[in-house]
Amino acid sequence: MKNRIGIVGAPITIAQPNYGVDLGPNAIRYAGLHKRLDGLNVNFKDYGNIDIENVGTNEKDSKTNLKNLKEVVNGNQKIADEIKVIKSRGDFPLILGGDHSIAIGTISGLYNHYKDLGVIWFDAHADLNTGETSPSGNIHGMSLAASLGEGHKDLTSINGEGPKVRPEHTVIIGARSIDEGEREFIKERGIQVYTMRDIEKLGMDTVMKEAIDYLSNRVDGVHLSLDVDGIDPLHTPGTGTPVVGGPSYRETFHAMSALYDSQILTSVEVVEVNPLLDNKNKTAEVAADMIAAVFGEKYI
Ligand code: EXY
Ligand code: MN
Ligand code: MN
Ligand code: MN
Repeated sequence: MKNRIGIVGAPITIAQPNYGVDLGPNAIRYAGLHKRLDGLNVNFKDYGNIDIENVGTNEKDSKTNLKNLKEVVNGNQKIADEIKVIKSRGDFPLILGGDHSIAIGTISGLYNHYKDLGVIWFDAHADLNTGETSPSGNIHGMSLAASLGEGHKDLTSINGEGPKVRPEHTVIIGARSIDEGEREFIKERGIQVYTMRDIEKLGMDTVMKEAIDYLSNRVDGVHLSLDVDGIDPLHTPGTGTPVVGGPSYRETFHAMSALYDSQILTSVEVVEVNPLLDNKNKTAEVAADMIAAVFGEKYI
């Protein structure tokens, strides 16, 4: 990645029920993000945090089965607008979450800069639920579905109607907690999913090679959406929906390095760091490590 990195915090917390994930962007900065990027000699500008109204409840709307729809839409509209500004300045967007609903805004702000935008969704979850299938009503579990044009129209029509990404341009890596409705979605739409079973069988190196090869001749931009709960919770305990049996620190670092070596990425977001659930700032430190890896930091 040659161009300047444009960093922005997107502290949405009301698309999931735990207090604290709005502190994620600053926790990652306190973990030394700027120093790590300086150490890599990459040029960056930090635009600070988007001003988000995190006023919400933990109540599902009886009609839509969604929580805080209006507030989540408002927040994501602001994110989409900010991403458009960062892209218009020629910067490489690096977005710090905030819960995973921010991907609705980031992808809505990115997609019309590309003929076809690809997405690598590194996550324990598929985030492919809609109001009809969600067990929780939490919109952070619906963000990939919304980006694919599925779900409540207020979520799927931010910055333009309908799908922002195509299912054949989407790769999920690290999945190990997929709901019934999401399995249907994956089967019907033919989304590439590397579960933990695939990673065990193939190894992370092969998974990343396959994912990169699969996307590189299909799309002209690739967005990495890294949910820290995609990494094994032994390394990232400070997150709202941890799932045991994830990729190790080293496997994840290797995946990030493979993405750097491929130079395929055109934007990155890191989400679901919740310092209030963490021990000290360990999860934000791992997030900063993975960001350093995705921008070229090596062991040697
Ligand atoms: N699939 C469950 C739900 O939809 O409620 C859990 C989703 C967790 C989503 C986090 C962001 O990855
Ligand atoms: Mn997620
Ligand atoms: Mn997740
Ligand atoms: Mn999560």
